[in-house]
Amino acid sequence: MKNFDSTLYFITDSTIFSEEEFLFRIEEALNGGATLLQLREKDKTTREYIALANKVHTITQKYNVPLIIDDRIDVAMAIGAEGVHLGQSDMPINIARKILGSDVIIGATAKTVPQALEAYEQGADYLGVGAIYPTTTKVKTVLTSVDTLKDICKAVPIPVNAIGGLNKTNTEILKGVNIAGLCVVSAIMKADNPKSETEILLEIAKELTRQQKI
Ligand code: TZP
Ligand code: MG
Repeated sequence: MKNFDSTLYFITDSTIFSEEEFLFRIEEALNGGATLLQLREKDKTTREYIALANKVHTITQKYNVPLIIDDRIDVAMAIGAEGVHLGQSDMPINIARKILGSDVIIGATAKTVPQALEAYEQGADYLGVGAIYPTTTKVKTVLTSVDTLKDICKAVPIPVNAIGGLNKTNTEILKGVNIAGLCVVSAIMKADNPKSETEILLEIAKELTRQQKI
């Protein structure tokens, strides 16, 4: 299965929650309409990552939303996840594609047009581009201008999602950019009400991506 919709791509961060609260928030986001979900763990052992990924997968399967595993193709394969997301220092896309085959979704991080072209040519299915704004989520990143985001959207035929510091109040600058969707971590993860926040963000993301989907 390689059918995916990145309109509202929720990327998780379990660091400040109990597992129960974390899984509850994921389910709320799926109830609210998140279209794609990434499990992003930086400090877990392989065993812990697999155990949590299995629990998250049980939930995403209930909502028919593909689960993407950040960084780790071994964890993705171990639990039969629908996809993997690879950054510039993770496994090269062409090698991951060889290992995973054509059915698995492979996403890539790109901050420049050359990086975007390389990821596309090596077989990436979508790109995450940012950070558009400074972010409070723990990540090694630099800002990407909206102009660069526009150039990347023009340069590759695969879906391009904007990421970094995005929330319901600040997506105006993405108007007219040919993105496929929004990626958010804290806007949903830390929301007072993750379900209603997801519903609001989904409407915003739909509106931003409406033109290209007509
Ligand atoms: N890559 C670029 S910014 C970022 C990642 C993983 C984190 C985005 O988190 P938030 O909370 O949506 O700003
Ligand atoms: Mg990574």
